[in-house]
Amino acid sequence: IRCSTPTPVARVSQYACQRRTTTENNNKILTDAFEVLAESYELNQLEGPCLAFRRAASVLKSLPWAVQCLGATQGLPCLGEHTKALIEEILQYGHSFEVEKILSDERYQTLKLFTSVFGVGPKTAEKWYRRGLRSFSDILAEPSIQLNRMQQSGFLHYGDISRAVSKAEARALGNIIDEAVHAITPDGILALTGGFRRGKEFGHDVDFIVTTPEQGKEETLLPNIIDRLKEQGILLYSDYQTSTFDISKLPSHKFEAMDHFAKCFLILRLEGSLVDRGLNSTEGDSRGWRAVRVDLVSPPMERYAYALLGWTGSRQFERDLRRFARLEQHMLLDNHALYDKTKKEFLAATTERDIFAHLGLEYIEPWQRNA
Ligand code: TTP
Ligand code: MN
Ligand code: MN
Repeated sequence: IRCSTPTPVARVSQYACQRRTTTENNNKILTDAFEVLAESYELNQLEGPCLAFRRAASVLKSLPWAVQCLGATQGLPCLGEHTKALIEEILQYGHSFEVEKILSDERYQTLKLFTSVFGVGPKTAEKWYRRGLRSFSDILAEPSIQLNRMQQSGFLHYGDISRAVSKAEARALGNIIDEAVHAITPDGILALTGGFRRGKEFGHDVDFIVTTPEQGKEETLLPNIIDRLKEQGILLYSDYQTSTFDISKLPSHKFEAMDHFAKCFLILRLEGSLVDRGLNSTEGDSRGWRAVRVDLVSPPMERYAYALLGWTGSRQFERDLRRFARLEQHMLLDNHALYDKTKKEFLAATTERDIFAHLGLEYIEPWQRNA
């Protein structure tokens, strides 16, 4: 097969934080396949191979051209024998037998279905699967299963929260949160983060950072917002986690994925989202509202830049920022801080640009972080 090699490009870095990845994916057929494998490994709690496939997918997502022959992938990082065999197979036949096999596998399908419920992770899904449960009705009919509050809400609002949130809906929610924040404190700060900050058209939730310049006041911000949403009658579910952040305890032994800021995982009732259902919807459903997942995190102002960088994602971009910091700069990065192990000091930052500069990285815009 003849294959025109792409115009010579600069070396592609093994680190996602040294690549610019927009929402435009020229290799979706390949990356979708890799992601099925990554997901399958994740559901089987095999972290190593899962990460390998996520990394491979991430590299292909960053390419400004479509891979049309295996030769074109020469010199690209993070592509092992397994991924190369898959690429070859998909380029030749249009699909991969291994991927098809996983997609039709009962265990994969069931675990995927169970983990699609808000509050159900791979471990719970596995437990239910091993008990012989295969469907939602199996779970709901099983008397020995005690669903926690999160899972109960997950089932209750399943239809709504498993449907993608649009940009327009994210904007409408932004207005609601903005109104709440400023009613509580006029100097309150609200920033959209997560996938929508990266320019995605759709998301599984909407993520915001809320804070205030007044030191310590951010502690009461979330409880106040939650109370207000409750009074407005739009709070369908709330899981508030108080701050366990303690600056004096940094650097923590382990710079973790989960941060210690006050945060809440919400389900809100969004009115008037009829438009987004499509006007010629065949469902007899015309209630005029939908449930939406919203995440709020509330760091102290001096941690704002780190929190914003950490919550903007993508997860793969975050992983590689940390890996790059550790392996290339001998630094520790998490959602709270950046610690220089050589100088034995924390590096202050008021903007994301400061953090990239500390790390010796070129600045990558939020919309280029879709790794
Ligand atoms: P998500 O909302 O899970 O992902 P997303 O916004 O990139 O994608 P989607 O459109 O599907 O919602 O997480 C957003 C970022 O927040 C992600 O980079 C991980 C980060 N995050 C934390 O750092 N700590 C947390 O406790 C949580 C829940 C998320
Ligand atoms: Mn999100
Ligand atoms: Mn989120």
